[in-house]
Amino acid sequence: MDTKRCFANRFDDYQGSLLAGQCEEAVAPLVTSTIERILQELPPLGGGAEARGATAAGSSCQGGLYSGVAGVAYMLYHVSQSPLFAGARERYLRSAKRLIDACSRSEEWGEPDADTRAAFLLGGAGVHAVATLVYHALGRSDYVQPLSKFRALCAVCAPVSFLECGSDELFVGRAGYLCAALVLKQKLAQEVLTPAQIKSICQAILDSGKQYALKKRKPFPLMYSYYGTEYLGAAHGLSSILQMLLSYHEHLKPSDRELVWQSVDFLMEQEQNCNWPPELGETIERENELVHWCHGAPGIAYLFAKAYLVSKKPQYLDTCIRCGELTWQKGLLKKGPGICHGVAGSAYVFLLLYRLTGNSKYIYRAQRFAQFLFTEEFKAGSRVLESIYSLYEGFSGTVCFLIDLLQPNQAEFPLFSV
Ligand code: GSH
Repeated sequence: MDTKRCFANRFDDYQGSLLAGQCEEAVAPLVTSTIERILQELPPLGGGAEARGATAAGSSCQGGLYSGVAGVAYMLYHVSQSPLFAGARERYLRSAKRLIDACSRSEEWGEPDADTRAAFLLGGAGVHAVATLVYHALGRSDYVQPLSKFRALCAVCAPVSFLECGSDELFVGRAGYLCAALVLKQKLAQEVLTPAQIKSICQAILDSGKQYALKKRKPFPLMYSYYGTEYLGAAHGLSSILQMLLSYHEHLKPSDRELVWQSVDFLMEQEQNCNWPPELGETIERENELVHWCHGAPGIAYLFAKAYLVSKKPQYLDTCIRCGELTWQKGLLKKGPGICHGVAGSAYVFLLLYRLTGNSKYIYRAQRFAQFLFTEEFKAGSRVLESIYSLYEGFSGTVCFLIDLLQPNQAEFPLFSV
């Protein structure tokens, strides 16, 4: 059914064969032309000393990885890592370096902002992490410089309440910092934080969650808020915080690990027909429900994927599969092609489920969503984008998705390792 939020999904479901015509030859030119369009639309970067006053570079870098040009640098890095684009590798990496260097300068010379220095998706930690990846991919030994800037931020986010708005979520808080460290570890094939640093960040998240749950008399052990709202989803909420604690579970005391599992099970119980409300305790209105990566099943699926991979308990995989069913029904979103609250973000759930189950049905579903992105129905009926180049709301995330569709065994939601 067509609703205010999503187009009707009129595609037949999987009948045993994948779509023809979605092979490398068809998708690669779309990727290339979308990248060219993104690069043409970039705002002026400024440079060198100009960035000192956070002028041009400041504004294009605002929004961090989420909506600033740092996210475009990550997309170019991601494309450059695919063997399918080996011919363009150097060119994409050089463009990525130009963009991320402007953001690094802006971090250095812009207004010092205690709130976003250690932020992953909205600030400095994310910029340093992506600079590390780009420099490393270029074979430069000085990748250790942005890496050491990233590491130094560990001390910034150590105090339990280092941010007034809430210190633990994914965009600006500690879950984001841990997530960035996980991405770096995976892509550099080396640990970037010491066990003591990891333990101290996890401990701060646990202490903060215990204190909040106790103060607010929650009937479960860990809870958090962001600007006073008790979010549940991947953006700002409980699910991605728990996902990060599970990602580092071997660093937790057994008693704390138990609290994390209790909280995972508590969140599982909050399901309302394959979805979760944005905030704890809300009742979902079916006609207007949020089925986004940021709020709802398509983002919470990653927590249950992690829970399944760590525990091997089938109930977590079943929950993930239900997230995928709702996403197939309601994931052709009208808010655009992006990964935060758009069609590519929905389609990533199918790539996740393919990796968990090996069932080709999920590749087929992802192919259908990719196909939909290029239909007249989508182009005419979806909202006009604020920024076409944004990694999360615009086409940079879509490019990552199209690349991952061509190599589904390595697919991963951008910067959100499971
Ligand atoms: N500014 C955004 C864009 O340009 O794409 C739209 C804002 C948006 O959709 N926000 C997400 C959301 O779920 C959260 S990141 N908003 C609440 C709603 O749609 O009711």
